[in-house]
Amino acid sequence: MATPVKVYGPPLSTAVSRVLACLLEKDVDFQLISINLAKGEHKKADFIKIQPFGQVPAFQDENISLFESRAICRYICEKYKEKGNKGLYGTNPLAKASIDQWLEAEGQSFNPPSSALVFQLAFAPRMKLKQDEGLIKQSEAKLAKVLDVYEKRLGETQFLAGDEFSLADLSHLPNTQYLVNATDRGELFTSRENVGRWWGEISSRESWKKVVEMQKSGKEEQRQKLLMMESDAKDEELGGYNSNNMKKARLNSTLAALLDDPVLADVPKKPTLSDVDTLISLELGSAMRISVLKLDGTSFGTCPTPTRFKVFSLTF
Ligand SMILES: N[C@@H](CCC(=O)N[C@@H](CS)C(=O)NCC(=O)O)C(=O)O
Repeated sequence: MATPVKVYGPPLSTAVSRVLACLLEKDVDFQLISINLAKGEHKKADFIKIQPFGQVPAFQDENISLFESRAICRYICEKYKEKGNKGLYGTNPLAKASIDQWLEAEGQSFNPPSSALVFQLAFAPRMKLKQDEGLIKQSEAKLAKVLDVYEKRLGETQFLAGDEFSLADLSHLPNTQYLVNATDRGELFTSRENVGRWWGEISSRESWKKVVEMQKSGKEEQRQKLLMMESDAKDEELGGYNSNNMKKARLNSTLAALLDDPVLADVPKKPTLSDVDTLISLELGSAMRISVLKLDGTSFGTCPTPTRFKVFSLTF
């Protein structure tokens, strides 16, 4: 049996999720290797050897290493031509050129304004960062123009590069997912008849649904770990046999760190551990992956820019 290829990075990263969607379309076995961005593992010497810019994803297949999500996807399609969706990257020079053309449009025209909007609209408010209204306006206008071109194209063909779903469509999934589901600008897509139809079709592919599941389960796993820490600390307070001074010390230091974080500048008083009902600390360190859990149980998260942030959420 062939050794599974390796993908380094969290599924919540847009660039990582692009590669995962491609692997799932191509039915190629992979191993997802966790990179703790909060701990800066992507900037460590070992990782830099395979991704010299210190970003995710990095990719390995046997003895070769690659970076840049779109290049990785092209490689997967060429190397595993006979597996899974065989037409994902075209089967003749013209089909390939057409897919490349729309892949370039995604990377050069669609990605810059859409990733700026994801950051400004989905992240900044939740992180209490000042939004850049000028940039939002400018990016929205730029994205609208790109989508007008897509609207016309998608009135002529079912998908961007023709009547088959291709790598070009797949590459749009990560940013669009965030724009439609984590911002109030989903209408940019849904108000355009052909673009809305296209989004409905590409986002309901089994491959993409699995990626979204992976993103959700990553978030849930993290939430469960933190809730377990909380419940251990409660056991200790009640004198339960599960008591563990180390865990309580860790919770206390997490609480202290939370209260020092400017994001929580508006917490009215300095609570002690016994005042805290639920303590959720998401030390995600890099904007790669930021998730905030709210009191009503909902959460949000995205991956917009290489900037570094730290987000905490505290509920009483
Ligand atoms: N063009 C690159 C973008 C990679 C990238 O920006 N990755 C982000 C996550 S989506 C990252 O690693 N950010 C952390 C950092 O730059 O420190 C690709 O498509 O692979």
